[in-house]
Formats: sequence, C-alpha cells, structure tokens
Amino acid sequence: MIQMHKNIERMQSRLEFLYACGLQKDGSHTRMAFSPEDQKGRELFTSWCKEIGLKVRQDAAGNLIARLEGKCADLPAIIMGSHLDTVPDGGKFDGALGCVAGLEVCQALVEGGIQCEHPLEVIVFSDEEGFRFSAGMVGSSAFVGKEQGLNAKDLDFTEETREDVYRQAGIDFPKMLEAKRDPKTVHCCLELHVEQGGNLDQMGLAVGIVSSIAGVKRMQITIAGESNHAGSTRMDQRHDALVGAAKFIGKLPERVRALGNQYTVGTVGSIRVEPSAVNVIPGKCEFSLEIRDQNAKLMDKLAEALRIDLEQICREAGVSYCWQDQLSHEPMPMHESLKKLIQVEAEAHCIPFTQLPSGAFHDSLLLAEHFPTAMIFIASVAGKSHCKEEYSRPEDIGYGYKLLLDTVLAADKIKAFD
Ligand code: HGY
Ligand code: MN
Ligand code: MN
Repeated sequence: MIQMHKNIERMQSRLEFLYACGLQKDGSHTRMAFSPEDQKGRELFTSWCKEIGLKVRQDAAGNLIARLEGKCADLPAIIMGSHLDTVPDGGKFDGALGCVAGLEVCQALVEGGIQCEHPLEVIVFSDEEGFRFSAGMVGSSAFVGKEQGLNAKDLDFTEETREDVYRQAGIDFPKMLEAKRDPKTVHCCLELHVEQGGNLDQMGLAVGIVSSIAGVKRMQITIAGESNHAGSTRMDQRHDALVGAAKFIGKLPERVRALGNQYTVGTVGSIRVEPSAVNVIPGKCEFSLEIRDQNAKLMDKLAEALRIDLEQICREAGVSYCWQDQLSHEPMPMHESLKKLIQVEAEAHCIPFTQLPSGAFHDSLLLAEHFPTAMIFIASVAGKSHCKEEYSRPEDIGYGYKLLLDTVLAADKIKAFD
C-alpha cells in the first residue's frame, strides 16, 4: 500500500526547494510570472517530472504539461493542474501545492507499480496570478481557447512589453491560442489548492470540496488633476488627483458591504501617484480596482455603482477619471459528478470535509467552462495567504494529497463524465 509519511515529506521538501527558487536580495520570496525565479522553479519541477519518467512539453502559452501514459494512450487525460508563479512574497503553498501533489500522485503510482487506464497529466499553468501584467490565468485562458484581450505592447512595471517578456519565456505572443486543448482529450481536471481563507481552519477540518469559484472583475482607474505648488496653491484652487482617489477608495468598503453579501469583496491593491514629490500637488493617480463575488449580476451592479461614485467624487474634486476594464471572469460552479466522486472518496477514507465556495480565483475557474473540473482545498492556518505567513499543516497536506490520489483512481474507472 502507498505509505503517506514518505509522500508528505517529499512534497514538503519540494515546496521548500521551489520556495528557495524565489529568494530575493531583500530576503523575500517571489516567483513572478516569466521572471528568472519563475523559470528556475519551472526547470526544477521539470527535472522532478523527468526523474519519474513523465514526458514534459511546453505548449504555445507557456503551460508545462508533464504526461504519464496510461494503459490506453488514446483515452482522454486526467489532468491535475495548478500554477508555480507567485505574488510578491506570497508564501510556499499557493499554486505550488497543487503542482507538487499532482507530481506526487504520479510518483506514488509509478513506485507502487500501478498504471491507470487513462493518461495522467500534471500541468503548470503560466501566469495565474496576473500581477505583472494585470490579467491573470494567462496560460489556462489560452488552454481553453479564451481570448482575454491581452495586448502585445502591455507594459509591466519594469517597462518591458508583454511580447518581449513572453518571447524570453519561449512564448510567441500572437500564437498563444494555439495552446487551445481539444476537450475530447480531457477526461477531467482536478486541482488541489490551499483554501486561502480561514473557514476550514476555524471548523477544524483538513479538507474542503469547492462548490464554486468566485468571479472577478479588474479595472485600472486613472484620475487626472493638476500638479501645482504645494506651498503657494490655496486649498480651494487645487485639483488634487490623490485626494479624489482617496475619497473613492475610502468609500469602497462601505459600498461593497452595502451592495454585496458575505462573499462580495472589493480591493484597491496597487496605487501610483505622479509626480510623487513631497512639495507637489499630485496631478495624476493610477490605481487597480478589483471586485469579486459568487454572483455575476451582483458584480455588474456593484461595478456600475462604483463607477457612478467615482464620477460624482471626481466632479466635486474638480478632477477627471478614466475607467479601463482589464479582466472579467464570471463565477463558475464546479462539476457536480466530479464533486460527488471526491465526496464518496472522502467518506470512504473517513476524511472529514465540508463544501465551500472559493473567494480566490484559480485556473480551474476557466477549465470548468470547458472540462469536468473540481477542486480540493486544504486548510490555510489562520486563513493567511498571499503573504509569507501562509502555512498548511503536514497532516492536512497528507489528507489533501490522499484525496486527490483516491479521486484520480476513482475517476480512472469512470468511462466519461456527463
Ligand atoms: O488572486 C487570486 O485569487 C489568485 O490567488 N490568483
Ligand atoms: Mn493560486
Ligand atoms: Mn494566488
């Protein structure tokens, strides 16, 4: 039988090695999409795949696809996917857990002399986080053939263009959609991921079965005022772009609470001021705005209400604004019979669980539009994620991995998902 402690230790050690790939000069750890650190993590992961005998290729969108053949090569693949890119100093588990657990499933089967009927694929989707160029799930979008309206000339904060950065990563920007996967070649998709919220930890549960994944809308807001002297410009003569932004941002939490529900969130995560000098009134302010919810109509309503707020605030502050939509994905329920399969396996192996929605988005949000897709969560201690305090217990990693393995073996016995 496949012992667990060896698998847990190997997954933990791989998570540590991947984390070390992201070490920055200031001691933080980041594998920003398409950065040298991301590339280092991908090369390391590829070497592990090859050691086990998986064939590895990179598709036109930079997704790494590691394949373990099954008894019947022409059967559609069971895909276990996630991402290796991280947010700045984002912890050890977000994305990487799903990748190392998928690899562990393959390695455990190879070591146990067990060959599935279906081929298994572990996929590392490129640029899931989307903080470098502001549109996330780049690899999984192309994998499902979804045009995201990306622009070759988009600039990242180092003023490099998207097409140049992609070219250095071996991706020919105009040909990315060639990565589109034929649904006939996919049996199902399973993603193991940390919850990134505190529900499981508060309930004392190791595992969650994801019911649905929140939708997300991302906008870039630019407010234009007038730079002027901070000392000689009277308060009633100012057109201060930062004051306009601050009034809007200050109102955001109350508006989201008023118009939303427990799952509705709104965040301004990044902001830039020009000329950003202590003695100059800010003439320009750019910030990101992101809203998420489990209900698409509510998201649309909230976005419209926030735009009206911004319009009014800018009028009163004597400044103007530009509202640029950047990313919009609808919420997505997970596949019913695949969820049921995970549930049956959890019950059969006495792994206590609950069903819960995901506030974070994942590559599975897009995969679920085209393939039978489901997600397994493990607890994030204190609900911390997207920060270096992100942590999941070894025993919970074990439960999540075990449930992933058992679900793969159960899915292998199913002819097709409806
Ligand atoms: O932002 C997210 O929800 C995900 O972690 N990329
Ligand atoms: Mn993630
Ligand atoms: Mn993330």
